[in-house]
Amino acid sequence: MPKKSQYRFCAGPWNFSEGRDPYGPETRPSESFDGRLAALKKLGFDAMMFHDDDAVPDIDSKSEAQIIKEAKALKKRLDGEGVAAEMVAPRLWFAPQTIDGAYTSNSKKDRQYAIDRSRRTIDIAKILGTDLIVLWLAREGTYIRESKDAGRCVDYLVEALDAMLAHDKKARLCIEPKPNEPMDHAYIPTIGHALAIAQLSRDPKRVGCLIESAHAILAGLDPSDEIEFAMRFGKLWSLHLNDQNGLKFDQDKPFGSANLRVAFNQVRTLERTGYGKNGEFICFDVHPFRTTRPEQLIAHLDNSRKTFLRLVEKAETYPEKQANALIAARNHQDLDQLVLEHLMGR
Ligand code: XUL
Ligand code: MN
Repeated sequence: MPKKSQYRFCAGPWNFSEGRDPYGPETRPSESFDGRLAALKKLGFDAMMFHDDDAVPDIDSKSEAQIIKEAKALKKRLDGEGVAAEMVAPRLWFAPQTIDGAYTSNSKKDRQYAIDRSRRTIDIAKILGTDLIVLWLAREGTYIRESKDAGRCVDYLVEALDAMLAHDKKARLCIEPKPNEPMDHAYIPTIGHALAIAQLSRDPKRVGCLIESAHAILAGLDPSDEIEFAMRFGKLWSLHLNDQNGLKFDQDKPFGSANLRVAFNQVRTLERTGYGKNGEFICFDVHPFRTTRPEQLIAHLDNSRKTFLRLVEKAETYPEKQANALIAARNHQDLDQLVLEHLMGR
């Protein structure tokens, strides 16, 4: 038997959400940060991912000295628990300055706010011991096409990447594409767009990507093809595994919950391409269902990991020889059934 791959797992504090949706309020009490960290420890996860204001709450109202002080205290707290910080992401979709976009806002002042906040994010990441900065470009796109100049917005995005790359020579920028929500159309909807814009930056080697399963599905793509593509460029630096039932709002379901075969193909691709061998984590960007009771607050994370590990076994025991013979004979009918039989346990 080949040696089992070793994976390290990660989740964010936002993955213990309270059940609010656009039509109704919270359905669970809010867990404290300490409670969330303890939950990850209990699960045996290795790392936590952060938004800048998960790490330093109310960041916009704090001085640089205060931000540094709080980031250092958090680092101590994480070290004490033996939990690593995987990445830090600037939350550029909440503040009044980002109503009309962040890096691509029509207002020069607001674009500057987004860049300044991203620089602070990089400082926090450095203190937390990670070089990975995740950019989910939430409001970089349009509701009203004619309100923006799409070409100029590419220039603005490159300016922002360049400012971040110049701020810290070691930081790596990891673009997390999503085709829509909150925007009607996002400017960086796929991994192809993320890797293409990386080439326009001052240091393309330090601009890579993060694939979220649900975001790829929302773009009408197969997440395993997106993974394979990014891995060919050596640019898949993080991963948000979850699931999504078709083209609707971003569901962040447990991994494999909507389509086990699509999940299997993601795991098989990760196994085949050696994801994780350079220290990358398996992060689950999953949320509890709105109906989840408070006492089940970690079940979606535990279950996602269970499914992931079961699918690693399925990838390891996949009948390659049989499959290859069917591929050579162009017998796709039986190949299709072979995959189903394998997943069903025969
Ligand atoms: C949004 C999303 C974010 C990013 C981090 O859909 O996935 O949680 O992963 O900002
Ligand atoms: Mn995500």
